[in-house]
Amino acid sequence: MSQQSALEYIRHGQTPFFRLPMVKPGIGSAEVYRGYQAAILGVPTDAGTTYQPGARMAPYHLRRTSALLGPFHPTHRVHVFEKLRAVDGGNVAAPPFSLESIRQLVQLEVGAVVEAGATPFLVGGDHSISLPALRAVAERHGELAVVHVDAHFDTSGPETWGEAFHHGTPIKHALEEGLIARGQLHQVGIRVTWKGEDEGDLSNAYDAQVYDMQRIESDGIRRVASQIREQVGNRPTYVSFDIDGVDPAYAPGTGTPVPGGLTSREAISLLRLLGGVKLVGMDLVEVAPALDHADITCHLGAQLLYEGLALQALIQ
Ligand SMILES: [Mn+2]
Repeated sequence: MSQQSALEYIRHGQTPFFRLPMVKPGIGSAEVYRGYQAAILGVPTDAGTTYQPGARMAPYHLRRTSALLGPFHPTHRVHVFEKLRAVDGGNVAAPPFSLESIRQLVQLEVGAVVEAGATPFLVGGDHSISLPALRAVAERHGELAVVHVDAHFDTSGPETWGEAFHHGTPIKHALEEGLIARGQLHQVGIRVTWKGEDEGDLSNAYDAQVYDMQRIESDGIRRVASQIREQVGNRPTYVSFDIDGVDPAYAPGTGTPVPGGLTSREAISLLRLLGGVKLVGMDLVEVAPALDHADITCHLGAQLLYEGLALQALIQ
């Protein structure tokens, strides 16, 4: 039994992600992850946010809400935490206002996880943390397929803020650094209003598949998910899940909400329908607990992370 019982965690009052064991902190050390197949890392920062901050608190709140999830996935019929030896890797500790330190330390720690042969699952934090994670994962696995759920393209450059790195830029860097295989960026839930006619140009230049909300409305999430599943094939796949891809009615606790997004049901279905995919990493970003109501967003975030862990359990 790899999860603690509810009584155990209530007794000691500490709630690691999904009541899992915790590693002993060892910064950048692969040794602490040896023998595990998945490690969940918190990255408590929101230095890369451009509107309302608050995502830095998500790892703490997702640890708390994730304690409610049990080991058996009823749709996949898999004992997630028996099939998958998973561990809470603690938080990547950096000055929360220093994007550069955070990038370095995230890449170092994710590098340690992949070196140990485990799959990293990151809990942001704002979306800027995905770039160093993708760098570390691509260094190990080569060019990736990326399923990117978001209201925004996240392909901005320094034009607005004069900064090359923030939560609106990770996909631009990942494409330009060759971390994503051509035609293997799958952007789901896009619906932001554009700054100009060229907003989607970078995605198009790399032959990205853009499943914007209009397309999801006409095709349905099942068809979209099966198209992605087919296109990804056996390629190493990273899921970058920005909670603002989900409609603010279902995920109010986020800093840059855009109306008209995925329902929580569609978001869960999307991940479930990717069963069998060769998942090599996942992040869940932009949950801002102080903006949440009744933990709606935190519970959804924990569920989405669990869906990713279940995908990982399926391929063990
Ligand atoms: Mn984003």
